[in-house]
Amino acid sequence: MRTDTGQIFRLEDYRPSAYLIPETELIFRLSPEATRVTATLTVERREGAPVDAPLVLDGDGLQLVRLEIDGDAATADACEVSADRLAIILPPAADRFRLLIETEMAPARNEALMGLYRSNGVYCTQCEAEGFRRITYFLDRPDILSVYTVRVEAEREHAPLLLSNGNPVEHGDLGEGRHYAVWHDPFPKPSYLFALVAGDLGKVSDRFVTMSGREVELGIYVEHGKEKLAGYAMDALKRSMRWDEEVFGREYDLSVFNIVAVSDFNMGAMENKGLNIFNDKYVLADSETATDADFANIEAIIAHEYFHNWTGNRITCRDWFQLCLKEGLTVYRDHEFSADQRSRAVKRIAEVRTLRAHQFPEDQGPLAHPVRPRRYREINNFYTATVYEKGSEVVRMIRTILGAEAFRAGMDLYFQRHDGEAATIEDFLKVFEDASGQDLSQFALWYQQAGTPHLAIASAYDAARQELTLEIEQSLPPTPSEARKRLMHIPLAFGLVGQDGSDLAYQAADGATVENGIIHVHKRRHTVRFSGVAERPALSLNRGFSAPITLSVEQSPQDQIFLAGNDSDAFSRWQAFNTLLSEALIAGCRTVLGGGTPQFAPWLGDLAGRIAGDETLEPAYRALSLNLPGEADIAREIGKDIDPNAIFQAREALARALAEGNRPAFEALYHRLRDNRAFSPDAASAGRRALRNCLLDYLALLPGGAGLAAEHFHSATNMTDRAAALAVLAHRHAGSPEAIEALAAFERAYAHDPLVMDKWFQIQAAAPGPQALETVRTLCAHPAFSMTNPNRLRALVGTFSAANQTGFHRPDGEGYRFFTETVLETEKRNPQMAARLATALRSWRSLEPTRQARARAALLSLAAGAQSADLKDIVERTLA
Ligand code: B3K
Ligand code: ZN
Repeated sequence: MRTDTGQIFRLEDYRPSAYLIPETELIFRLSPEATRVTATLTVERREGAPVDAPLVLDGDGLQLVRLEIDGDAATADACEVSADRLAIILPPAADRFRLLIETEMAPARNEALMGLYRSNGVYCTQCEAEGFRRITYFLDRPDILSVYTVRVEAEREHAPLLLSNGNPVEHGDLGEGRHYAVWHDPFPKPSYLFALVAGDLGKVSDRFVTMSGREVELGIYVEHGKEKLAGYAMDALKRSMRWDEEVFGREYDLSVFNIVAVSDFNMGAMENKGLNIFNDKYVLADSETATDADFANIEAIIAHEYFHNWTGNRITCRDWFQLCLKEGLTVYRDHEFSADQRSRAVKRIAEVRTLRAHQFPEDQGPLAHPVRPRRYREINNFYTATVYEKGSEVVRMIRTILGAEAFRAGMDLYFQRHDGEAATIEDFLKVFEDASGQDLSQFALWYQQAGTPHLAIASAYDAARQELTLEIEQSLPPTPSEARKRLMHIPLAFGLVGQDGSDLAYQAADGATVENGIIHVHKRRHTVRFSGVAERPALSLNRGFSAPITLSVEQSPQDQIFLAGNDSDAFSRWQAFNTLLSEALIAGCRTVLGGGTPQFAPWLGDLAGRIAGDETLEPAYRALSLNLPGEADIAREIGKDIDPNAIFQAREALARALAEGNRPAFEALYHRLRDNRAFSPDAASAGRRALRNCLLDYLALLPGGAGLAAEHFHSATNMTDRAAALAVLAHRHAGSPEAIEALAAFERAYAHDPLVMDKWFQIQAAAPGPQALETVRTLCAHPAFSMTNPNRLRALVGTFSAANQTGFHRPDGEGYRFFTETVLETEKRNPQMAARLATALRSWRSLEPTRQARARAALLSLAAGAQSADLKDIVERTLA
């Protein structure tokens, strides 16, 4: 574990380095316990840098074996060496020199999964953000772009496959059972994009002809025997490549593109140049083992990593503060890709749900930070929903403000102007200003200020004058270390919906702030006057979620109900119903806390029934609408004094009321949706399954529900239906013979498939109620569980702590105690994973006093036990 220096890095401290490394040659002599890495670096003094500037290279836990400067062994007075740093105190006077550095490491004992490690017998690397310094001493920062040539040597028997970035150059035999391969990547790249893979894997091959007619060999490498599970990923890759050509004019640039699936991986995947490395969860899929959500994730992540080739690799980040430059933009691109491949409306609703579930709590809690943070202690803790998801929303707003054409012109200019560079957010905004002539200086605050802006909107309609007035007030809640905020530019898409459901015509009196259906809010208070409005409209606001904000609108429930049934904007229509559900749940929760039984207005049930049966709406959309806000969503809306048990009870009561009120219609639709055709992962088929499984979730609450779910489970012909039924049984009918039997049957069938067993762990970890802790403790001892595998940990411990409100937040604090033990245990091997798990307590201050005190005690004991910069950083910020 790297020693925690407590050092804080600041955006304003950025300085270009005195030296550059235009060329990097690496030789890997692989062996599990003693791998030798010989790095030959061509070092150049930057123009204008002082001749006597020391060259300070980053390391992390390295063991130096040999050091030569221009062919001579380095003398002790010329350099200072430690595991974490190599300083050449007296560099040669020449402007250019060569440094040879030999290090030794044990990939088999690297459980942090950063740098070079072994996963299931396969050597692989993970270098972003600062893993390359665990391989060799280097200027390990993203603005040092180097051309890499890599030679990999290994035993042929264990590693017939030798891969690195770029194009293959040569390979051959070394005798004594060893062989080698050489790879050259002509595109200068930062060290975080370096990758190597060596092992014995099966291959799926294909080819792609680019828009200019160049042929690219595509390879996806997976465990032997799993080749047939990589077909969907390969198809998604080819669709991504074509889409980037068609929509952004971006062509692939090497003659090979390889993807390797590994089973131990800290995150989803990594965009290393020409050699993406993936968590196997996001590659392997067929109908028997993967759910529709898995297929959608695979498609999105394959696309995301591929799109990084231009947004991230060809144009990279000057420093890690600019992380959103590649991540926010690439998420925006993968969102657009999925919207084009699937249903745009459904995709948008899902994106907003994710943003609210993950980014809003971040913005509202102690870990809030701007899309472009200004300081960090451990950069790996900033791969957050704010940088990724809000970062994507900021790019989407640029497009909304500029329009499609100017946005594309700006993107073209970005690629043209900055190709081959390490750029900044300022560079990014400038291309859009130059392409459109618009001033984006106020808009730039979206990158600089943390927190979710709020708009409060009141309206008045004057029937005699046919005038509508909107009073808009902008406010920005304070966030840690940013007490005072500046006013933002918020693009608010809207519609004035008339009684027949169509949008009413209007003239906007204040033309400067209203254009093309968007109110541009720049000030604290805006009054917007519309004339020529023929009738009193229902207000459809923040259509398509045009800005990532919260909104309070003075609007009658009648208008909300009307919009939920009639808004022509699919997102806002979903939002209207979701708001009604959310309000009912919050009221229900208050009733529970007051000792009563929640009652719900019958019209809510009628509306749910109408949406379920509306054949003009896509099934996937209907499923999203009928999915009640989650317990965490309700907690977030309530904001303080949270009692997860009260929320759970209110939610159960509403689900039961909707099910009882619609029983015959839900049953009929449930049976009609049964699909006897062969499985297809396409969005329309997935949508029908989603609706049917959502109806099952309701019907399972009624008498006979366990039997229905068991029947659904046993007759399922794909994993989507099987896992959905298992969750219904384990959550709604925990302990019933049907649930026990189904869990056992699932375990028997999939005991040897770790990715499927993750679903089994996950479903049980999410089962509501205090007994979940006991279950999770027991499952920690299950033979299929492993503390060293991130997917297993996330499935069991991650799910329990981040997605089981009633189980984790037990009032006796036992959930937190288990959590503290597990996080500290994880930290010993994998600090990054531990820090990620620890974020589950970020909203502790919104809990009611008893739980809050226990959560604080847990955080304090984590703080006392933490050793790594990763975990200390999260815990200390959470407590601050
Ligand atoms: N760039 C990687 C994430 C690296 C995380 C390092 N802690 C995957 C991605 O966003 O595409
Ligand atoms: Zn990314």
